[in-house]
Amino acid sequence: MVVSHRKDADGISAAALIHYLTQARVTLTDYAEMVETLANVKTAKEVYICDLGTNKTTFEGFLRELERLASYAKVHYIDHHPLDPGFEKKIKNAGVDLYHSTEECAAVLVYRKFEQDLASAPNMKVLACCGAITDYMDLQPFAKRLIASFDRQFLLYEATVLSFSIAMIGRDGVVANPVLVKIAEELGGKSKLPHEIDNASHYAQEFASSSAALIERAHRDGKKMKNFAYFKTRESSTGNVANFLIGALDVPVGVAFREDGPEHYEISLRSLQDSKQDLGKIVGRISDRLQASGGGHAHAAGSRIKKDQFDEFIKMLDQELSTPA
Ligand SMILES: [Mn+2]
Repeated sequence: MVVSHRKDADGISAAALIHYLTQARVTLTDYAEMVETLANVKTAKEVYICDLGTNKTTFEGFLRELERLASYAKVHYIDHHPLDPGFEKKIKNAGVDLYHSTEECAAVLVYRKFEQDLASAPNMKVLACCGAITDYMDLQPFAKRLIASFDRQFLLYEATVLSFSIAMIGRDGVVANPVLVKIAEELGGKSKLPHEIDNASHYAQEFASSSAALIERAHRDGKKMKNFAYFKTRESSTGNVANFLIGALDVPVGVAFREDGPEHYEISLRSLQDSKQDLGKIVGRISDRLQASGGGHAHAAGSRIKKDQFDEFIKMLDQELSTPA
């Protein structure tokens, strides 16, 4: 069994690599539901958990599930999200095989860990590169070397087709979307490349057109603050919306809010690569204060808050971003 992140090409590529290596069943989840997803794993000899970061809010439940799973299965946790050293120790003490580094994306970490078994599978190397490109980790040392061994434009095409397909298919917001699971299993099990996914070019074309329309809307309806701009959207790929806000409104940080059920917002934040502030840490602090799940990387972060916390979130973000790094 492999449990990985559903929302992006890195999580799905990591799951595909594990599936290639072990034929493990693929389960996809999200930061907010990962503990619940793990709680539903009742039988497995081996469990791989990839591209799913933990934080103060989720850690207690996460550790409890790791301990439960480790009592009857071999548990591997392969991830690149920031991990508190205290948490790291507890995870290792639970008997989990932890492979963690913030240096490379999850798919590249899986590739690096199992390089010997994957070296004869060029399509798996392509997938690892796709994860790095879509996670903005293509300039990291190991990823850079992998990417240099192929044609760059070919990789950019594959990575883009994969992430656009995931965005189109994941639009409904269903956490364990069966089509995404099938894609992960086909990429790994049949060594397919992203451009061979059913309807891939159709998805890519649709996504490109809707992106163009979205840039237009972000420009028109996005709310511009001093240090960021925000926008409420129905798009599932809130990360892309956040990026479009940056370009359309010429701000260093873009924030996209998406309704998640009747009571919550799912939030994605993106910042310019040259911005000095660490979005992941900022969002982690705000989320802790709101007792919400949230965090991420320096230039890409996310959170999930209650709708009535919206004003407070905006206010705290404005304060944090007004404080020089
Ligand atoms: Mn990732």
